[in-house]
Amino acid sequence: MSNCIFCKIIDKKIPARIIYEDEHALAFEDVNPQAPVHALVIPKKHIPTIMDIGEEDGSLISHLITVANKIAKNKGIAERGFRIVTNCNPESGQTVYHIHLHILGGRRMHWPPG
Ligand code: DGP
Repeated sequence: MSNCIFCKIIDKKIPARIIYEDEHALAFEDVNPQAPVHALVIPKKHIPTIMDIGEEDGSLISHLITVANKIAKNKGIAERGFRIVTNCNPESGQTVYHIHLHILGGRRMHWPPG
């Protein structure tokens, strides 16, 4: 999608610190980290919100989780613990309308989340 910032990162039209890429997914460091480890995993397919995920996207979504797990392992937070967050629509705080998994770790996470 031409006006989507994450599609522009996928197309390498704007820079990002990319830490993983394959045919269907991309992961990069969040520009505004909220924890010592804060990466984003996105599908290359433009899906605006998790409400727009269809039955046909099942294997893609499970792939994103697999990629997130690999990143957690590579970043050394898999055993300590980490959090995967997906915001959906304005009240959750979603600001980029291309689905993404936040991978947060490297510090104690709080509950309930803010
Ligand atoms: P959310 O608020 O859940 O939609 O999260 C969007 C995240 O995307 C937020 O943590 C900041 C990050 N972000 C926004 N624009 C850019 C960008 O251009 N580059 C990178 N690396 N991250 C971005």
